[in-house]
Amino acid sequence: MSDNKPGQAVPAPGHAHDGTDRSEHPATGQDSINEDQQMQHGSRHHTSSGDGRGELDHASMGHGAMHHMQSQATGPQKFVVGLASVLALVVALIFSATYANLSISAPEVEGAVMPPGMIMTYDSPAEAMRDMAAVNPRAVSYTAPADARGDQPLQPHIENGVKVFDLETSVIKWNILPHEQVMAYAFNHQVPGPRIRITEGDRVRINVTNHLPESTTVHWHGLIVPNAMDGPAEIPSANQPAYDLEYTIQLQEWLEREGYTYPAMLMEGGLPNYFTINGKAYPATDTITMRVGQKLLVRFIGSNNNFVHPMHIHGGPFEVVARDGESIPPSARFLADTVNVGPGRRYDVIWQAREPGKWLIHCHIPHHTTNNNVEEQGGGGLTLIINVTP
Ligand SMILES: [Cu+2]
Repeated sequence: MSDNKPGQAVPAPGHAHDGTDRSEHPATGQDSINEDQQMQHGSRHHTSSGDGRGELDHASMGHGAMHHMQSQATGPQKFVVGLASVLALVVALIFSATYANLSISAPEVEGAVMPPGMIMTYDSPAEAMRDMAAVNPRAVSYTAPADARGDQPLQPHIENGVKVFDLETSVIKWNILPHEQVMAYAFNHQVPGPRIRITEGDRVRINVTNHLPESTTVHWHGLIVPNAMDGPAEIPSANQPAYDLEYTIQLQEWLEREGYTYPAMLMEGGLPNYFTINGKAYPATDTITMRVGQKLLVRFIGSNNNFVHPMHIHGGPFEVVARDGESIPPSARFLADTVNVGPGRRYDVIWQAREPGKWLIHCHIPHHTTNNNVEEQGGGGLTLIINVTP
């Protein structure tokens, strides 16, 4: 290639420019291809040189004609245009920062997809976005058959007389209708999870393997289990002295954004983002302290305005002794572990401390146990701890 000067007329295919007859190569052979490439390189080089010599037909190949335009703008004019552009950019940034949180980076929200219409203001933290975001489609590890059914009996295997059940959590695709699929956090690839049927007196061990994209625990209703197996892992088990035997719980909802407090309503745009027990959201709520064997009278009062709160106490059932201010005769009292405290409703329940540990009273609507959609110290909002000492 080195002997092919820029702009040199290109020989016909199959003929070397040094005049040597290479008739042993057919016209379509390798040499001619190389020479065609040389022709193209040469023509580019050539047309950019603009000397007009030996152009042949290369200029028609479209590489030529660069026009050098002379700027008419003066230095000060260029400066003013540049300054105006920078100012416009700064104004746009400041304007955006008044309604969106520009400090959140893409890695912080991990590509979160937010519900359309959800209000994300400049003080919305990345953690809230992650908690409210759609299930990540990439986390799906299994697609259930369209006709699969949940609540299937789970068979144990026996180890030394103990019935051992294996549970596994994962994100699955699940059909709620033949043509409608959701992404679900599921036990054992089914919604709802499998049914565990045991006989009173059985010894049982349940192994839980978590394949969710976040940590999890299993909390049991209907079983009275030791505190260490109760579930809320982020609330550590510990003991504190002192005790109390009666506690009144009044419930409230709030909508607080950007320094304004709005009436919380069951209405688009009016939904609450804070929830309080006696005016305080967890972890600022009181801690009830008592001793094993003591009975605690909890008076739930529905001073809330728009929402029904299924209030639940951990650590075993309570006895409902009064409803809406009316005592229930002993023969009609009943055991429960959750009561729906609607606006205006009142329930008096007696709960006995069976085991030492930190037991929860909380609303069973997950949104109601967050503060502006963020969990703090394992909970928020309508959460309260009963600390039971031995
Ligand atoms: Cu609630």
